[in-house]
Amino acid sequence: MLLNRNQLESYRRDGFLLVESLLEQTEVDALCSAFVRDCAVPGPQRIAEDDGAAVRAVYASHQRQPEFADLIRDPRLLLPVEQLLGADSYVYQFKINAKPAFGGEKWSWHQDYTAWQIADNLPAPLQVNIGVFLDDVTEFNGPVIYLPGSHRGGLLNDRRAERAKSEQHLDPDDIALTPEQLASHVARRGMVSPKGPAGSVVFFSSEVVHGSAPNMSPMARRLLIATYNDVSNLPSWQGEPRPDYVVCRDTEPLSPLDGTFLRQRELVGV
Ligand code: HL5
Ligand code: SIN
Ligand code: MN
Repeated sequence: MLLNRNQLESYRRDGFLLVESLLEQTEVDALCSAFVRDCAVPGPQRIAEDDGAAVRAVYASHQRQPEFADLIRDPRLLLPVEQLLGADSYVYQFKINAKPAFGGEKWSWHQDYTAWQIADNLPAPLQVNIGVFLDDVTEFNGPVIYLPGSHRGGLLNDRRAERAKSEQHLDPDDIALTPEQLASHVARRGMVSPKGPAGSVVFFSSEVVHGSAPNMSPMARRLLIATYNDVSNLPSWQGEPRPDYVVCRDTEPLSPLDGTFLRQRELVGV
């Protein structure tokens, strides 16, 4: 369940790593059912697309749905994360970006740590994200695009736009890179968009530049993103902290489950 030397090298070099089909289809089906259930829960954790109707993102589903609470401790995910971090970790943020068919909007080019430094005064970029594909990801349905190696140059932007796109969270639009920054990085490093079947997982750094185009295809692109933070790197709030759905307060170190997340649920008879 640990990453091999080649995988570790490519994560360190590129700032991301794709592992195809890490979860099985039955497991993805269980996660999708849990997501449908969670989309029906009203509250500020549910963010709409600009049309006001379609779901753009839902935060903190692991606080409400047991499948996600177990998933974040699944050894296939947690062990590689802690291998990459070299530390114990907890989930700092959990979200599912729905990217619906025929109209899921773009996610602007950004580095995650810019948001967390500005909004939460998070001391250091000691995070690993996992992006779990809940749908097949193709060139058609708005895959996340990464700029390989862009995690090694520090933060390109440390400011937030004056007008926020959303009150509920910090949308990448508010910390987007300029066209000039983008063009110069792409000229040097190119772009890569990992694609693969549902159940594939991308491990990615909180400093790597990424973004994604709108989805004009008839296929949704639901992507679950959990951010694990080093337990010794807690936000040092100045003033009012952001809500628990966007920055989780449970900072207890996670321990891996004995089995895979669905198997664990079967064993305890859920
Ligand atoms: N929406 C996140 C937050 O913390 C920040 C973005 O992809 C992560 C930039 O509000
Ligand atoms: C993000 O960085 O949160 C958005 C990426 C995406 O869902 O395309
Ligand atoms: Mn991001």
